[in-house]
Amino acid sequence: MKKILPLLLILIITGCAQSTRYIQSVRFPYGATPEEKVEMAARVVPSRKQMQWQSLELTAFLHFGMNTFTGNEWGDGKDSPALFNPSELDCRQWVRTLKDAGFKMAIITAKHHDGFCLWQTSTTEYSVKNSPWENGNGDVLREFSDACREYGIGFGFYLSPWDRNAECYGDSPAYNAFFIRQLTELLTNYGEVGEVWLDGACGEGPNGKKQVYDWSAILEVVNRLQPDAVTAIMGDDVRWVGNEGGVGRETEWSTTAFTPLSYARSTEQNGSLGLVEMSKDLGSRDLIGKAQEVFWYPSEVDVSIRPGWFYHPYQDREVKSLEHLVDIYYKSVGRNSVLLLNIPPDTRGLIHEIDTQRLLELRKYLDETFSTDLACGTRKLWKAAEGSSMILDVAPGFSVNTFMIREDISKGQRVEGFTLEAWKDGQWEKIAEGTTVGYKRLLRFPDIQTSKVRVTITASRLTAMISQMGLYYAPETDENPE
Ligand code: FUL
Repeated sequence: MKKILPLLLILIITGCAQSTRYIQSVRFPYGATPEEKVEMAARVVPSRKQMQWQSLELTAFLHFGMNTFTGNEWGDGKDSPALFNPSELDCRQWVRTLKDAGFKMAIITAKHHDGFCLWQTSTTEYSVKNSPWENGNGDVLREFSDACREYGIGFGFYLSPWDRNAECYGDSPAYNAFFIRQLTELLTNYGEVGEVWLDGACGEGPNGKKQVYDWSAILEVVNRLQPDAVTAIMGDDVRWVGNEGGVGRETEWSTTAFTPLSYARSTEQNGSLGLVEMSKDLGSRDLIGKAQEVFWYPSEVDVSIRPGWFYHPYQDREVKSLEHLVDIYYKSVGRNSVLLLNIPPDTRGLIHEIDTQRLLELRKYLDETFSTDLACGTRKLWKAAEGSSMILDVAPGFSVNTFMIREDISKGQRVEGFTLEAWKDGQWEKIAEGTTVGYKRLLRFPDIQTSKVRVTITASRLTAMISQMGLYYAPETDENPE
């Protein structure tokens, strides 16, 4: 027994060390070496709500408001509420369309930079209450949140911190209190909220009003009133990918050295690493070695189906083609990100027929591609040490051109490199390679007929936990219809 006891203790201690997890962030101890930091970063895991959010994959964005009726992208807060008058507003039509297209959540612009509020608010007169729509009794947030619940998809809202109508904007304490009152109304009167989008844009010029936001008070309100809602962009659960073109990074780390901008220490920490939201590298070994802290801060790719965020009739012919949307899907969901695709309702208050058609084409295309996994027997968790390989048998007689690989992110993000080889003329031939994996990585390669494919994890932080792999055949997309 005397001999067994120390052995048991060692086993328990090493077992614990192996299963150590840091939920959402870890601050490195003073004097930690770069190697120790990387190892700790490989144990940072998403919070429960971040995990749930990531699995949505597809979220819809709905830019709708005063700009829909003025033709602007950014209003100045001076347009009359009398202009807001959708003739056939039907939020059920929006949500039905989105549901059919496979979206799992939808986020509406409750207030854009012009300050016009789409709900019955006690905070300002600049709202639907003073519009002719439904004689001033309408509430878009009510209709929209009810429709989301009816069709079983998540409900979220965008509330622009920049407000060009509010008189108190720039009087920092007063506006912070005003903003928190608006948030409180939205977080308490419309049922469960899945995502709160706090935009970072502020176009005030050098002589404009300078608002200092109290982010910690703002985020505290969201976390207290809707503990399951993620906060995005100026929030600390979801990171802006850094562009509005629909493109995630080829190397997209959810474990990042980028400090959320809502934290007071972000200026110093991001400054010392030279990081901005658009930086190419947010999570390499080199960067982590220099960082004081890392975060689980996954990327969300926001892009519009049209050139503008708001509906403009002259853009009816500029709805993105199926080919373009498919490409965006591969470069967002297929690059460890959630795709937030904007579909702006028109002046009738409906999702336009052309947009609806394109969304359904996208759904059909994705179903056709991903409903049949042509790799046989790959369901088990693969604990892959660096350098290890796994062979996937391909269903006989089929061509493949798409590879899907996923990590069990509840254990952290670990893969840094992998290759894909096909068995051809008695030897292995490389057909594709990638760097990060994360929640999901998709790789496209030219059509190939082969009996087997070999996946090798060429670089990883600790043991990679591969939860799923698949091979598919993606059909060609038709040329742009128009
Ligand atoms: C930006 C805004 O300025 C745009 O108008 C749009 O709302 C986009 C999603 O975020 O920061």
